[in-house]
Amino acid sequence: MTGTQRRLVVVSNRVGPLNDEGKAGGLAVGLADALRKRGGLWFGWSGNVSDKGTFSELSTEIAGTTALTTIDLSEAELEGFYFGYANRSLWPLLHYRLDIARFDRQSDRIYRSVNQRFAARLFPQIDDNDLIWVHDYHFFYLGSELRQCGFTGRLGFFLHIPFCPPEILTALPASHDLVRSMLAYDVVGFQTELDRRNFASFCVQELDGEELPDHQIRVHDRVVRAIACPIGVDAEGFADFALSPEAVEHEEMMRDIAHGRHQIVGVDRLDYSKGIIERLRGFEQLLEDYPENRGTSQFLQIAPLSRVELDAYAELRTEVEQIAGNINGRFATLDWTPVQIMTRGFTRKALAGIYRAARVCMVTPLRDGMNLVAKEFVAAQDERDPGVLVLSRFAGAREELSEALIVNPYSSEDVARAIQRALTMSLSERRDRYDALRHAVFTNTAGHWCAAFLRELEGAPPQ
Ligand code: ADQ
Repeated sequence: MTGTQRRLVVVSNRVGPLNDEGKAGGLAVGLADALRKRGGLWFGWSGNVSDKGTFSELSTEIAGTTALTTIDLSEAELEGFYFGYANRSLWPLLHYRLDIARFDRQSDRIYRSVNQRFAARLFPQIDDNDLIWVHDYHFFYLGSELRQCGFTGRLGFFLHIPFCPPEILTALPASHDLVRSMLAYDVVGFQTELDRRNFASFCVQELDGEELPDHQIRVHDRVVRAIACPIGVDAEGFADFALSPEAVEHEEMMRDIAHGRHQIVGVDRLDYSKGIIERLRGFEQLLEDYPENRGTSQFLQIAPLSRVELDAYAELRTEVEQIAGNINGRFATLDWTPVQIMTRGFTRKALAGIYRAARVCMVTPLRDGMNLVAKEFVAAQDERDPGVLVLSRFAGAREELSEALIVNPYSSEDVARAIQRALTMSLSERRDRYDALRHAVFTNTAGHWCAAFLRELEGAPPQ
């Protein structure tokens, strides 16, 4: 960090690690890339539950130029804040899943109190010259709580997941409070134009706000800048991973087990937003509609378990295993198993090798903020013989990666058609599409995303 640069203070639910190639989770991957380059303070939950009730442990760890500071949650906070409000209410709702979102007053209360407690612990560690950058749906209220403490410096917020339309968000009992609290930030960033527009619509339709030029929104006496700032990956770094001995070993292993068959892969946390069930149905449809793929293609789904404490996730796991089992039961032969599901994590180098061995990568979420797997897959490809990306129209990445084969994940016929097209695509078309995708992924990297957001925040007028 140079002397003239303001210190960067990042707040996110999970902190670090700054260097861990085995870590799953897009947010950690994106931020670690950014903080390693700039340095500063990273503050959030330790991942630990302390039995001391509301008493919090503050632990500080210095990693290179970045101090990592964390506090514990109590058992009641873990349940109400993390599982309850963040992951039973906000996650499904913001992913347009009103049907499974659950709301209760107690979780709402605990969520706000955790935001308040985090703000109270952070406030003594910062000063008004710092740039505070708060991340994601766990901390909507943190900015307004910091203002309550008396913080008058620059405050930014970035939402990693979608922002649903006001017609859906208003089902949240305290939706007005939630969006009003976002106005305490100077800059609010979204993954896509669509998300930004949904936020602006909420402010206009529900809070009597007004859109001003230059992406500013006024609500009563507050003006906030709302921008679309799509996250990227460390494309050069990931491309290097793909050439590492560990990647090459995994790539070769994949090719060996394929016995010349086409490998189709999917890599996602086991989450209902990722469309894994629909993807399996699409693959089954491929085997029905295009029988030449029986015995000549196989589908590997890597799906590390996530939020297993929640019913919706446990049910999803059972359903995925059942559907995969049914497809295998129906189509497998003595020497061919069409679908393989793995829930283990891989190092990032191993993943890069797996992506490189894949002829097709399926990124077909029903709704996704961005989806970094799509970008990593592109970064890992061999330009002489690149694989094909099949991408959902409902992934944020679609706005930048329009040269992928874009599908409606709800239509198994559409998904099957796209896989078939990918498997039979000429090398020259694969290369042409890959060139365009590569350009997008290497132009807007994690570093660009971070710099673009911080430029906006630095330029924000003081409170
Ligand atoms: P996620 O929902 O976690 O992130 P995504 O963007 O796809 O989704 O990131 C997943 C990350 O985990 C990728 O970097 C991937 O490589 C890694 N990963 C997945 N499976 C793995 C495995 N088995 N082993 C090791 N690593 C694995 C949220 C939003 C997204 C948004 C990101 C970043 O939901 O829409 O893109 O934040 O803003």
